[in-house]
Amino acid sequence: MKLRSSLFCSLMVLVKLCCCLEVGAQEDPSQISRTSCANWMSGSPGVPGHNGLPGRDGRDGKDGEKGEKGDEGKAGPKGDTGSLGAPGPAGHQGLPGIAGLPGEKGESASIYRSAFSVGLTTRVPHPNVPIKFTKIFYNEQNHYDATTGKFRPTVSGVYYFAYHITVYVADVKVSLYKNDKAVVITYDQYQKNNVDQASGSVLLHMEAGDEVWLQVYGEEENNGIYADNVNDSTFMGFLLYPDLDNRH
Ligand SMILES: [Ca+2]
Repeated sequence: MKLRSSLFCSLMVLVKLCCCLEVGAQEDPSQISRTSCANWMSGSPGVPGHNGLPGRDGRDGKDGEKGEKGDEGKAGPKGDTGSLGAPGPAGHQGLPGIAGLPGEKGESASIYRSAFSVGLTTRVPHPNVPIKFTKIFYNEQNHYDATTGKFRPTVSGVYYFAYHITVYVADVKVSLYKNDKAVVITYDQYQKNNVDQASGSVLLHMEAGDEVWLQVYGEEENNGIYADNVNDSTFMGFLLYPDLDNRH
């Protein structure tokens, strides 16, 4: 055993020696004796050296591949209100509506009533003044004033007036006045030993406040107006129809 080990050791020395000779033939011949022989005669490995300084930064890498599409972002804040647009075209006409309920009952027509009918109770002695008919047949609205002999309605409209005068002893010329103006004039000559009649009628438009009356026209010799128990002289008038503007 000991012999085998010595033989192996001698073989290894021979191999190493051949190696040194081969290397020395390729390198500097002056180094062969010291370096080559020193290598194969080296001792135990030395202590590892200190870490070197960090190297310089490397070059920038190439751009990477495009990434996947990200998630959708959140909605932004609400914008300001826009200006008003132009009006659209007119729509179609609608259907007729339902008929309304009946209205309330209107005012009574009584406020549009106006009528009078009067007569003489005595002879009229004075000409050129309104004849005062003091015998009242009808004067419901009191539009006729027996103290003045004048009719003064409160409703404007068209009125009918008539008079029937008994003529006795003297001629009669009588006139229907409206506001100090003679509108109708009637003349009747008295015939002796007889009783005559003088009549007249007219339609007049009256405003509220207008006045109408009868009056002897002319001098006193035309004042033959007469009345007694069996002979009347009458004067009358009534509203034929009122003006529409009475309805307020
Ligand atoms: Ca006559």
